[in-house]
Amino acid sequence: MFRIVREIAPDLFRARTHPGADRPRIQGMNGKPIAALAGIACAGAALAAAQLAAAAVAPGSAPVAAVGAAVVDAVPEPVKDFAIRTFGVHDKLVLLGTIGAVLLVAAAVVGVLAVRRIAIGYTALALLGAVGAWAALTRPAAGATWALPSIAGAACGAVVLWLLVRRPAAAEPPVPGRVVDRRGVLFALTGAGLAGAVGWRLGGTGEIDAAREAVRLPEPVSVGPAGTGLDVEGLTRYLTPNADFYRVDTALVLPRVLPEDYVLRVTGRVANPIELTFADLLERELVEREITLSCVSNEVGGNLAGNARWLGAPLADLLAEAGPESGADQVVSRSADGWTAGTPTEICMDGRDALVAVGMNGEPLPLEHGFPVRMIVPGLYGYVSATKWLVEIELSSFADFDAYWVRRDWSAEGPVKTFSRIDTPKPLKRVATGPTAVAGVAWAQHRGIDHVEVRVDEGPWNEAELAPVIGEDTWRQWQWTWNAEPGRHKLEVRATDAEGDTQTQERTPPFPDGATGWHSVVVTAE
Ligand SMILES: Nc1nc2c(c(=O)[nH]1)N[C@H]1C(S)=C(S)[C@@H](COP(=O)(O)O)O[C@H]1N2
Ligand SMILES: [Mo]
Repeated sequence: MFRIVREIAPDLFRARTHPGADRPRIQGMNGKPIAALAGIACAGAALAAAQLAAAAVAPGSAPVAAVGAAVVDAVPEPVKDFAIRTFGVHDKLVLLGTIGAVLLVAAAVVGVLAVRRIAIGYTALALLGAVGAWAALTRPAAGATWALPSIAGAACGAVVLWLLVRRPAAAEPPVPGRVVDRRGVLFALTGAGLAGAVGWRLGGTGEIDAAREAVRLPEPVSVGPAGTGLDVEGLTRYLTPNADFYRVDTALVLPRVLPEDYVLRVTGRVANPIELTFADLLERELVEREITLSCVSNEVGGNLAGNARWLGAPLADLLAEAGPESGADQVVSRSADGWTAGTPTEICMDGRDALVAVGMNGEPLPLEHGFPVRMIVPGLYGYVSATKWLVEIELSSFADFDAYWVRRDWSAEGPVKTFSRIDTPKPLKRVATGPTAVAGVAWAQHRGIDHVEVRVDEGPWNEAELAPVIGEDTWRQWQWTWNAEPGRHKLEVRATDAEGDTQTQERTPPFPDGATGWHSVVVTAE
């Protein structure tokens, strides 16, 4: 860093104080930092120009976003698993950060090489453009224009390279290679930063946020019962506020689907294909239901689950109108960015509250939870049912089509497994001796929770008190008062669903159809 500052500083502060000071320096060992910076400036200009172009084309067409999305789709299961386990909900940030760091280092190296052989610089930019364009074009939602941001970016980077790294003038001492225009590098870096910021802002969520604000949801024709919760400190709330609702998806850039452009197509093996606009959807008879959604990737003790009031059109009615052909046993739901889930047709139509949802806890769906339309099917993990940014429902068969995660070897069927979790006390916490609240949540959507038991130090099981039940599709809070004695103790929980099946103790990881095992915490009472 200091070397870089020292390299640039003379031009900045002393450029005009002595004759010849504004003549670019000859490249040598000393010139590497500035050459590296020139490389970074070219890459920066390329990415900034691409970002600007992507604001006009589609945010997902920007090269970094497209390459990132291609990486997300391509990473093998164990790597993805590791990333989620290690970085959790920050996995996307880590991926973008890694791509940024790789680009930064590569740009610096190319900068140094390009000063010796300019062709290396142009080649690297062409490569950047080609890889970006290829990644963008192969996105499921891409159109032909998606290549433009990468191409425009590479072209802009090439112009900046041509301006910054030039042949020495005749008056200058002959050197091998080229000289770098130092002040130009600073200008280019600043310009790229500004242009990138503008592109980022233009391609941001402003327009879609405003469109969401403008949506007025109609009153439901039928409102399901409202659950109440237990009030225990440290216990998960019965209803999860939208801002706290877990988020899991493959989208590096959130799909932006404007309600005015929205069309839902019911296609495939149906007698009557259907097309609905967002307004059509709101005119249908909407119902509101409390349903708990959970993720197959949730580990024992994990919190990839939430409970919300969903407003939506019954999916079964829509399917009945379309008329599935016999043998069309899979409902493939597709998002605006090409992600797919496959749900058994029978489950969608068996009378449960499968919804084409437009509202979440009294608001239009938040952008990250699928605005303007998503699917919710009680009893199934999200990856086989809860398609966000839903644009198509295609009747197919399990024999004919594998959805996104099924192609990556997750189970084609994803009924939720019974799950229970201790929310309080927290692991390794010190608690006072005497009566202590042990509490948490348990879920077995669409079967319902029948009872929850807690035990201490592998002693006898104790029956926990359950929050009042409103139906089988939501989680249930539970609590048990423990008379804590001094020392270190292990608390364990297990739930039994309404079909009488108790959670198995056997610990299995989430892959391929959901984790099993009892959650336990170790605490010290004193
Ligand atoms: N379009 C799209 N929808 C998706 C996904 C996705 O990657 N893309 N992930 C699914 C998974 S795995 C889960 S668990 C739920 C999570 O929904 P949430 O983010 O609203 O909690 O969304 C589902 N819907
Ligand atoms: Mo999930």
